[in-house]
Amino acid sequence: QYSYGDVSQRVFPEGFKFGVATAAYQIEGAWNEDGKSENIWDHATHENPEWIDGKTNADVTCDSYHKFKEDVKLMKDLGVNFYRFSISWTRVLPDAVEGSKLNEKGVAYYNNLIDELIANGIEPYVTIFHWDTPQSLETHGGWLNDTIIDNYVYYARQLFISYGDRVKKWITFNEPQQICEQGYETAQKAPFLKLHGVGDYQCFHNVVRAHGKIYRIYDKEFRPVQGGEIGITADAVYAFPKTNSVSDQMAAEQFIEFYYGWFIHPIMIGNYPPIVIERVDELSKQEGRVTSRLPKFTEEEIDMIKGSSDFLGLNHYTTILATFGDPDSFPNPSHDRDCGVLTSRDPSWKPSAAPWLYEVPTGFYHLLLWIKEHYNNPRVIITETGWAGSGEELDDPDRVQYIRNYLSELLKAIYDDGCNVIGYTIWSLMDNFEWTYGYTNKFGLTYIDFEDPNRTRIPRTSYKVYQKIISTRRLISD
Ligand code: GBH
Repeated sequence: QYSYGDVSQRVFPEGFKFGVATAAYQIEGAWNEDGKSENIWDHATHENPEWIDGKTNADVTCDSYHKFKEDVKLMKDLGVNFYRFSISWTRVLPDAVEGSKLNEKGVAYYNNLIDELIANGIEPYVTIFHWDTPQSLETHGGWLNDTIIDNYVYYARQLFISYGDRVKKWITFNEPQQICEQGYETAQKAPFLKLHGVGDYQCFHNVVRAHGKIYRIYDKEFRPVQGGEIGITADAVYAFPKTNSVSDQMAAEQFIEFYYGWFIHPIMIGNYPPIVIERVDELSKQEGRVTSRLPKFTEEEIDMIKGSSDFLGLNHYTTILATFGDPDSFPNPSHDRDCGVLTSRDPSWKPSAAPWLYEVPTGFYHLLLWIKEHYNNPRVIITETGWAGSGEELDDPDRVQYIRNYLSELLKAIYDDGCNVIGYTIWSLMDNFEWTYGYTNKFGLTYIDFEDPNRTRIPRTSYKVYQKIISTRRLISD
């Protein structure tokens, strides 16, 4: 058994960077200020407040639209090398569509934020899309309609033009898995649709093609002048086999391929994973369909998408146990049935306040090995990881332990196995609006009382511990 103590003397490699992350809808507030139009989260939380814990929304949330200088100050004191934030599409392009006009005030907000970061020695890492689809595009099918590809490409291009002189790290999409499965299959996220095993696949297909298309544009038109990098971020849950049986080992592998192999494979290797193509085509046939529910890429698209990421972003929080389930236990058709895997948790794993999040540090290590082996040791940035509490506590030993244990495993993967991980990001700088969980799940290194009109940011113990890890570049204990 590996002991965490062993790594206390290991130093994070030179050039390894530390950051914190947020996303526009979760922190900005100012939902209709200065010309911003409605996105799918504004729409859903206003039309159906009962879908959100406590019927809350992010109309104000952390009020970072007005308080970004405080946020930057917090990060400066924390000592992070970079800040990963997202841009709100409807703030910069209220009409959203290709050819529409930039909203000057919206553009200025991010200019000011970026300038403030750089003045304080913090690199901006920009997520172009973190789930806040313009409502005006959702009305026309959102990610189900392939016209969204050119609208997205136009939007992203405006960002390169406006900010690319200073932004050198771009992330095209945060977690395609969540956009498509939770948005269009399980109805756990906006636009809250249940288009089991059909709509989710159309969504994926459009997201991956939009990613490839904008990568090629950046590579050809912007990189030569701006010299930055562009990649994508996966929601990388790891899967252990439930038992040592061969069948459970296959289930774990299949879970990963259906969860994020799904879109990493087209980008790193080319086309959807063979197991995904095989199973969805076969099940579609059994359902009596002439055409597979899985859309097909053209040869040109396969080439365009292959190799379209300068780094691989991984959001990694947790691990599940995998075993095959009875096909009849899943909705038919559905992505879950196509995947065929039942998930569970080991009773020994420590639960957090979020029902899906358990502490499994070794899962992180095995994920990094899996990525190295399957995709030829790509450059990886951990673009999110973090722990959910539920209360107002400023002392947060569980979060501290989670961070230390996961970082131990990260050092092990780097030093013992040569995994090419170049950065690490904690979700989140501060408590914020946690989607359908509202304000009940708190991920912040910094506490915010959402009843306090000033939204005062108060650092927790974990903030101080992370500060020390960054300044010493080691996991020394206090
Ligand atoms: C990240 O996703 C998001 O990028 C970020 O916006 C978010 O705030 C952060 O996590 C913390 O949640 O509803 O029980 O079915 C992480 C992966 C996958 C975590 C979907 C929540 C929903 C589980 N997410 N999961 S459940």
